[in-house]
Amino acid sequence: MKVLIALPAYNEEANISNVLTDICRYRQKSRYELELLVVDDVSTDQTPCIVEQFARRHGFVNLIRHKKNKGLGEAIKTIFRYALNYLEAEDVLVTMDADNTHNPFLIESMVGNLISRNLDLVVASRFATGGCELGLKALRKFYSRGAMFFFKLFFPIKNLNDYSSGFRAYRAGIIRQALEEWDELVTTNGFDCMAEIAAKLSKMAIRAGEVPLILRYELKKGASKMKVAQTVKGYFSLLAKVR
Ligand SMILES: Nc1nc2c(ncn2[C@@H]2O[C@H](COP(=O)(O)OP(=O)(O)OP(=O)(O)O)[C@@H](O)[C@H]2O)c(=O)[nH]1
Ligand SMILES: [Mg+2]
Repeated sequence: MKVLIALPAYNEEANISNVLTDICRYRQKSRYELELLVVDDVSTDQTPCIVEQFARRHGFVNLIRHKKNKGLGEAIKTIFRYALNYLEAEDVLVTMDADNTHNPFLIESMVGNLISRNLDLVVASRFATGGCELGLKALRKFYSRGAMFFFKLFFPIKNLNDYSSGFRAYRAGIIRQALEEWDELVTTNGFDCMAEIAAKLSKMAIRAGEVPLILRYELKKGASKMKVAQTVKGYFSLLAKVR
């Protein structure tokens, strides 16, 4: 069984070295066969050079560079396409942020849960018991909680609370199944793409679970790229898009 860890990355030169170093450390400890993919979206900083340096030293590191900046949603599509080419149905795709807010050592229990409990999706969740957000502004916390109630109401998935977390483990087979059902899992290029995927999966009777995520926002260097108003608008548009 293979585990593909995939990171969308845009202008993360201040964070990506730490993230890749932590993933290398984690890989030495993990019982799984790990591969890594970074999808760079025409960063204007050193991000792709840093990833290339890692790729030269570590055979398990792969880099795809988009030719034009197409936004987070397109990066996730590239990741799904790559995963479907590279993984068998029982293999696992893990997505995580490249901004050093997600601890790769958590992947072990995410994948462990996915397999032992025979789940299709495991989300590293700020809202599971033991999870929290460190260093995040009160307003952002308020938004993410609002999103939780919205999605639990309109797109319920049993055992899922954190719909916008980008730190997730999917069984590769469920992505193929979802693509057969929906043609496109991602129709936005913005930050609402994570929730769109979850909303679509909510219509498919998937088996989901969560592990607690301690979001290490204080470790992140640089400003947030998330556009709040556009993301919220995207959430509401899902009511019409996903039925
Ligand atoms: N490929 C690609 N990745 C992006 C783009 N915009 C952001 N990302 C990456 O997507 C991930 C999520 O972006 P973040 O800025 O961390 O957004 P967030 O986690 O929703 O919110 P904050 O952490 O508060 O900024 C990070 O790894 C970013 O580098 C983009 O246009 N293309
Ligand atoms: Mg982030």
